[in-house]
Amino acid sequence: MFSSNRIVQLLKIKYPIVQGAMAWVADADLAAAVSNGGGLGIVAAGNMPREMLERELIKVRKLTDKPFGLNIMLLSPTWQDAMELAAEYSVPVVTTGAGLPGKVIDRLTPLGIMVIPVIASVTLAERVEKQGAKAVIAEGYEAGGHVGDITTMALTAQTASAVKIPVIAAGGIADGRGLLAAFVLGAEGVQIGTRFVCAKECNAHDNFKQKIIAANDRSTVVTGKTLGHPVRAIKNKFTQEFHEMEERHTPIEALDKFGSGRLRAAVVDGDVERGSVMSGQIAGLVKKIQPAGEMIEEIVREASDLASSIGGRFE
Ligand code: TUI
Repeated sequence: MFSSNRIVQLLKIKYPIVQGAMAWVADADLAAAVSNGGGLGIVAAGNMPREMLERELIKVRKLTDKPFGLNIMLLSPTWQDAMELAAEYSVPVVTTGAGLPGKVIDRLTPLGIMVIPVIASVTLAERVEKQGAKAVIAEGYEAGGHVGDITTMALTAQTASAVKIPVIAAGGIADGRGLLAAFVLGAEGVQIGTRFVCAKECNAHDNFKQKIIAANDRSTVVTGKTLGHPVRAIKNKFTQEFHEMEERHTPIEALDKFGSGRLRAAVVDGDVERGSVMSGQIAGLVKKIQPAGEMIEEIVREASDLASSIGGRFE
């Protein structure tokens, strides 16, 4: 299975499933569980101080002998520390998000580290391909957290037509139907975030997991459009107040201050009313907590069964 798939070959993994890099959620325990399950686990550097990230990198190597990745969030003031740690620890794969990854590609590619940027537009995909990216993650508007404005369906197909490097689709994918759909659009891999929050091995607060399990298709909203940093999260007291402040044209600095520390509050402290419960639109499909490896096997089996039966629907 997947023997001719370029993502599986490039990343040296069993299944073309990459775990989303969710700040405060994607630690060594979750990344190792996904990598041990045959996907690519990712440790999210987020805003972590250098020492904390270093501990996670040491830990993930203890928990798995499989390839894993490190995500560098380019809006973070600590992104350069994360890049230097990736170099120091020879992390096999680095993904980037929320910005232009030219400097990361230039620094890490000569060291043999594969850089795979998240892109939210075809223009950026073309640019990073020229700069030396080994693949791209085309992340659509359905995704959780910081989002672009093009849907996964439109972005995946257009990106796959525009670049030669393999495309990993992200945003709105949580089961075998999503995996197969992404492949039909030209992707050779998928990135899954929201479902992995509900992995047994994920250390996010149980209140956060239960919010996702209780969510439906209309539970998320995008705030922060006026800030230029749109973020998708489950509707709650925090998103409501944030919207009201945006409607009152609250200055950007005050909005930034109001939003700061909210993701940590939800993920670590379990404050799911005043914290930011970042989640994708696909949360309504996530119904239970189960081991990450079981999720991966289930998703692949669903896609494979569906691939064999789908021809019948056109008869
Ligand atoms: O980065 C993400 N998702 C995130 S980061 C994050 S942490 C955070 N915490 C509080 C407030 C804000 C963020 C939560 N979720 N996804 C990857 C992603 N990258 N989505 C979109 C992009 C992106 C957008 C524009 C990448 C490059 C880019 O380039 C600029 C341009 O103009 O094309």
